Amino acid sequence: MNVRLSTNKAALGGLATTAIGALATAPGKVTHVLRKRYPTVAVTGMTGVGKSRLADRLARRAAASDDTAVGSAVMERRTRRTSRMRGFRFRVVPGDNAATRLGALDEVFHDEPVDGVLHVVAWGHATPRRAAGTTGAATASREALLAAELEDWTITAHRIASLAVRRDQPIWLVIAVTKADLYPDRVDEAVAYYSPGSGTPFGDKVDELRALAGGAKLSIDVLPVCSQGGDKRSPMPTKACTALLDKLATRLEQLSGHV
Ligand SMILES: Nc1nc2c(ncn2[C@@H]2O[C@H](COP(=O)(O)OP(=O)(O)OP(=O)(O)O)[C@@H](O)[C@H]2O)c(=O)[nH]1
Ligand SMILES: [Mg+2]
Repeated sequence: MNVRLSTNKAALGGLATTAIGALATAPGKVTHVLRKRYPTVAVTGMTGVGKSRLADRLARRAAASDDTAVGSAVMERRTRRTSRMRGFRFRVVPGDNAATRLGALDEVFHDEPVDGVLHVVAWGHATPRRAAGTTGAATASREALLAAELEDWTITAHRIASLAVRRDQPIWLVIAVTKADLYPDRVDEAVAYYSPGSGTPFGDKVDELRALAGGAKLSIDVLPVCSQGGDKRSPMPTKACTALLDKLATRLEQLSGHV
């Protein structure tokens, strides 16, 4: 009786050891392959700029809801799958009206550092949102929204800089200038506003980030985009927006070494 019991124990012990051994080596490999094929991308930017909408489009997913009044309450996870088992894992950090924002920022820039950052801006066209817990429509001038965008960028830029400095491998940043359909004739001007070396308040902060992180550690792109377009005769019809989205996606793939 005793003997049989101990034999069973030994057999069980052996099994357990093998299983643990497999577990100990597998996660590393799985994580490595997953990281290469599905790099993680933090989607950042102030509330109402269009992060959720853009991530949904990039993940080819129908928008969850048109919650114009409040925005996202938690970090959203979206995956873009492309052919040949490649894609991206997006982590959408909720905007400044969400209580979960700081934890989400810690997660993407510290706890599980991402491979790239898609920082979303809207050239002062963010949808004004009321603070959590209050009611009634929010309003804000374009100047106020641009100032809020700059303040938000200052915080995110610091996080990107410290991640770039801390890490061995380079990191990439794409500044997505979205809602181009709302200023179709001034897209170049908007892109210039966010570009390094432009001498604008935002451009100056991008220059600062580049100096802090080091050119070899951080690549920066500024690309116009829109998640929804106007009708066929409008200056920025849906088709034009889809073309911009495709260009953005292609750039993300290049940056990740997918093409
Ligand atoms: N015209 C236009 N509207 C857009 C575009 N992208 C988003 N929107 C609208 O802008 C509003 C805000 O978009 P969201 O994607 O919810 O914004 P968000 O950045 O996720 O905001 P938070 O979740 O609060 O951080 C929504 O009402 C969208 O329909 C765009 O490209 N063009
Ligand atoms: Mg959102």
